[in-house]
Amino acid sequence: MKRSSEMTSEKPLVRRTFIPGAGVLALVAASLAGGSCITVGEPVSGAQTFRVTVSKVNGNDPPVVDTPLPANIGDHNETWEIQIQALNADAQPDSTFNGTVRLSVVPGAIVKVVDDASGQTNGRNLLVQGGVATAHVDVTAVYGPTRMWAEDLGYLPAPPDRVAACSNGKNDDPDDDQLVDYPNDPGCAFANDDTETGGSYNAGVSGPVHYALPTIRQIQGVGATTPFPY
Ligand SMILES: [Ca+2]
Ligand SMILES: [Ca+2]
Repeated sequence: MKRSSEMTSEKPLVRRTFIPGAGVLALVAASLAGGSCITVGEPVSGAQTFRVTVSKVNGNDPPVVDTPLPANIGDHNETWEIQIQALNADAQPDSTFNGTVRLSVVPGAIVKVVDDASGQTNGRNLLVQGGVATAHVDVTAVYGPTRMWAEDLGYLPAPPDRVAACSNGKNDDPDDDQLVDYPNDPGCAFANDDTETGGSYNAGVSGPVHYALPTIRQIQGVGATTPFPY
């Protein structure tokens, strides 16, 4: 066939010469070319994370790694005193954050959170105002290196005497979505959430509070079930 004979008779127009390092040079050139194409966006503002500090455990300095507290097998509570500070993108204190964060202790379980500012309890939730909050937190079933987490889930529990925005049968954030109430609107963390808007999902975690690891006997427990069901 004419076309195939033409193709086979074609000669390369440029002689290929191997240059050591040419591939690397090409990559660098491509990188520089890519680096010159920069899109400048809006600066990141507002709180981006939380600094979570555990200052006292049962009224004493937190235990260090060489002298851990005994493993807690869930038969009593321990009280942690914590401070939360919202931080901006430069890891500097951010006083603009106002919202409720949800606390967790890992591993272990939170029994009670008492807000030092109000003396109130609200499940595992803690109100952060002006970027700060302090609380006494009762924990149990903690063992090994244990840490406190704080997350902004956009959860604002409604007062018990009022119907929450996530249960009122209306779309309270029409600018964001067309969805109504829990569980349809993903901004509703729970049915008693008083905002249909979602949280920032900013999170922070404390350094470790040192407890000993439980023995196998403690893990198995002395009754029908383990004291560490989770
Ligand atoms: Ca609603
Ligand atoms: Ca909605």
